[in-house]
Amino acid sequence: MAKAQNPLVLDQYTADPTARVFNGKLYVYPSHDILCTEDKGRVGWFCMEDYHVFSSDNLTAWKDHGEILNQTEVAWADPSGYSMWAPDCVERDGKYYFYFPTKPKDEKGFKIGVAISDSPEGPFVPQQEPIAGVNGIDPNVFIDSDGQAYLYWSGGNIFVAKLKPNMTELASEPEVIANLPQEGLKEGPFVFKRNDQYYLTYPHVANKTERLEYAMGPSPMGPFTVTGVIMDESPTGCWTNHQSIVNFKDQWYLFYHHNDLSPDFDKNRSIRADSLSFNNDGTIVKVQPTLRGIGINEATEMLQIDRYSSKSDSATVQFNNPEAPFQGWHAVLNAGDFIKYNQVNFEDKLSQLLLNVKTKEGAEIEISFANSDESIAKLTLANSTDFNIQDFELDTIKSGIHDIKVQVTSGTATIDWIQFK
Ligand code: FUB
Repeated sequence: MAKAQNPLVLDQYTADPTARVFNGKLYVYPSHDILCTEDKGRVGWFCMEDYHVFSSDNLTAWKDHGEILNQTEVAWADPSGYSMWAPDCVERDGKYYFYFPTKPKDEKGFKIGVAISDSPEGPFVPQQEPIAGVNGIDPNVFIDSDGQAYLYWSGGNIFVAKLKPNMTELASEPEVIANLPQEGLKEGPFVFKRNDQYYLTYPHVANKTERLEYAMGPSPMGPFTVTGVIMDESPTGCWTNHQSIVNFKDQWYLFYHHNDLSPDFDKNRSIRADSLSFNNDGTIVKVQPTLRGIGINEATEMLQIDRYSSKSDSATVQFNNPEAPFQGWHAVLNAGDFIKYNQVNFEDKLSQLLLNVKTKEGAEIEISFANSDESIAKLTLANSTDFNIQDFELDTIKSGIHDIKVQVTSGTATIDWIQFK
């Protein structure tokens, strides 16, 4: 079970997330980055041999349903291609169609395959052949309200074609989507509809690395008009980004990736999500990437406050073990520093605080509700050279959803997580 803040998955590399709502749950179909070695793929490049699917019904706890497709199961694919790039999955008439690009056997370039399942969690059974007439990567399928399905993909340009009702064959000739930027790589199309407007979203290298842009149009095949930027280039230096946009329980979300768990190698990426909103005219409000991410955490969870909503400038976040990024992060707060962690649900009668903390010379901290400036506790932390769990009895905390502020008033505290009981 992955505990979501950004990045969403902490025990493996994930990229290119396509988020879909099936049966009241949010499913995410990402690519699965691994590290190439001399005998596995191309060292220094993307390396992907399989796909996992993740699901959540509260956006904070994510379940990894395990491998749903491996390159060795696809009859037409190069079994040592390590090129299972950005996928998509859609539902039609109770069947789930998983679209994926990969390298074919004995041929250059990429083809797009379909694997079919009775469940969004798989197992998915790949078709014997890739989709005829399609060369490229990053498949995306949009089913319009009249039932017509469209396949989008990239390969220099962004292409669209209608799909037959069997979802595995083209029903029209591929067309290049016109009027998109001519300069700079475009890839990763993802189309959605809102209020009868169609949004074609795509990563585009307008400057040095990819940023997320979109175009709007009156139909799934356009004409589209380039409208704006959804997210600027990654502040973590990740060359790629790749998006999907989904509405879940009346809130829109942007799923994307950076390289949080691999700061020095941006082909090992990590999926993220942040809330997204629209202006009155239907344009998208640019999304600022956050570490806090989405969902309301329970106060009784181990709250990773290093995935903060905001912090004082001099507070820092570091890997617990720089040699093993999957072990996560901690926050280092000196006197005067604070860190805020928003949207935490306090059930009734919580009156205990646990902190996993290290403080060489002791420290004093204050915990408060940032949204109401209400102090919950002023605590003196015991000296400890290693992380240890310090336990404090508090007055019963007011129930409800609160933003938490942790402030160090004297000394230095290195905090891994906090938890209320
Ligand atoms: O993950 C491999 C490729 O990188 C994807 O197919 C592109 O969209 C980019 O994210």
